[in-house]
Amino acid sequence: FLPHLVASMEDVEVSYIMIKPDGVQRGLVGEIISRFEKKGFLLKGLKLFQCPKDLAEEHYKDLKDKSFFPKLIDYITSGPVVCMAWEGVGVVASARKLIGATNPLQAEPGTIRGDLAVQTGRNVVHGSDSPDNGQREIALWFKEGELCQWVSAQASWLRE
Ligand code: IDP
Ligand code: MG
Repeated sequence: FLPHLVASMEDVEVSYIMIKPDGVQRGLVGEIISRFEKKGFLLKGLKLFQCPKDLAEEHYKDLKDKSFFPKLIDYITSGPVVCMAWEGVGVVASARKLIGATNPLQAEPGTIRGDLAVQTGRNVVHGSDSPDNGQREIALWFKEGELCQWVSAQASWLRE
């Protein structure tokens, strides 16, 4: 229990970050996890998982009327994904910046998609787009007991 961290607790968000099947197949798991670790966010949950079709459809339900929706569902269910819950102040917006634009050709160099991908339909990683969706997606992809409550040994070196 670190009393100096409690003051900022109300700012703490969680983001659901997922390495998509192309990221797993291309051997980018360590590289992608490393970027969030090095930034200083807190890993609360992590698993390799074969996503069933109904879960993929629920996760992407806002896109169900798009022409690419069936291909998107095929893509996400085509092999294992790495599911992650990351916590931190401002983690949702910051993770979106680390990930880069949806179209990897428009993503800035230095971002995950900018450095590691070339096409929207194979853009290697997902990140929640709002704190509410972060909560919703983590509840969708993780079961009770799969998340860890812990304090990193680095905590007092990351925030004053
Ligand atoms: P985001 O992942 O950057 O939040 P969204 O617009 O939420 O982007 O789209 C979700 C995912 O759907 C994208 O990451 C990408 O995999 C896929 N997608 C979005 N637009 C297209 C498209 O025009 N063609 C093919 N796939 C797309
Ligand atoms: Mg999105």
